[in-house]
Amino acid sequence: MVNPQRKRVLSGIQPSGNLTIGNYVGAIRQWVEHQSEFDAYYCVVDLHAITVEHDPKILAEKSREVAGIYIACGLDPAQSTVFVQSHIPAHSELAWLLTCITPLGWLNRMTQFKDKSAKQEANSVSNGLLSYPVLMAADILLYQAQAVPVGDDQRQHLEFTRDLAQRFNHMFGETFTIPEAMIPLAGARIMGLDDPTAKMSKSETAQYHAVYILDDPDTARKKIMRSVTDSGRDIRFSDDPEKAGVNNLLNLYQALTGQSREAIEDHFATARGYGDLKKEVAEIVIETLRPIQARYKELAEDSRNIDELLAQGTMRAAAIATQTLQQARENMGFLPAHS
Ligand code: AQP
Repeated sequence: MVNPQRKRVLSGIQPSGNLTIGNYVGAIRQWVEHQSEFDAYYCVVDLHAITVEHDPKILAEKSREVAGIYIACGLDPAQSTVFVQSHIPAHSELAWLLTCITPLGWLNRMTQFKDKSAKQEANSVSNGLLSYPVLMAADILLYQAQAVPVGDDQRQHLEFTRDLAQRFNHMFGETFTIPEAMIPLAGARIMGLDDPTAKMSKSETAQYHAVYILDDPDTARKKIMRSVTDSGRDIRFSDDPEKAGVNNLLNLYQALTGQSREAIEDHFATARGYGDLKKEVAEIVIETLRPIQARYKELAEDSRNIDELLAQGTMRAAAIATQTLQQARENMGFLPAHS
């Protein structure tokens, strides 16, 4: 059951590419900042990573890398439970139970499905991609999470999870806690450096699209110095689509420095042009990533370090997941298995 003293939270990232600075400021950083306040569960959502074509040769290695990055960013396994989604079969089973009560129309409305399926050949769009939000709902509901710290792009999936939990509770009796989205005030949506009208995404592989958490300083600097801006000089936060590139750099700067918008605009009022802004953003990004990369290097030297932490996390998470699944099965009317 939910511990009333501390809010239960759950979130995760797909091991579907290289983690970006967007994943850091939109998700991981707030996980770390609030971990002592929460009863926290953070998973590597590898079952989500196979909803699009994936390379079986690197899936395991990427899953371990993502877990290692969580820890290197500051998640403390003594405080936060870190695990891999597929290590707990209850995720897949609850996803099926929920699939059977999900109206197809709800899934067809999801903008992420529309975007991702539009990028693929019609024949290769999988049922898994359509059902992605149901699996995400299962992840969250299994832990009776009260809050889900995510970036702004996940808002619609969170609404979907709430609707599905309410539907289940209505059909089969109180079973699931209704979760809320926890979206950061700054850095909730970092945009692509090469295209500031599209979200920075790890599945976008263009060379200058994203700074990765494990990028070396020169690579990170080069990507930021080449980021798309406009032909003006004014360094101000703005909703003007023409200024989306500068606005994106300012958002990143704000997310990483924690300064107010006014202080940042004052700071750049005497800048000679966008080059100065890019240099400062590059420096703060590099300095943020430096200690994370050093910790990651140390941890990844022996893969057993990460695997052992994951094994402990799996045990803790499985205890809760199994209990919730049992309740859901019972409420749906399944014949209990004899032990
Ligand atoms: N650009 C971003 N800005 C802020 N937050 C972001 N997140 C992702 N990108 C940004 C947050 O990171 C968490 C995990 O995201 P994910 O693994 O589901 O999605 P992704 O990194 O965006 O992965 P993909 O594979 O590259 O998917 P698409 O193609 O959909 O972008 C979430 O909390 C997310 O909000």
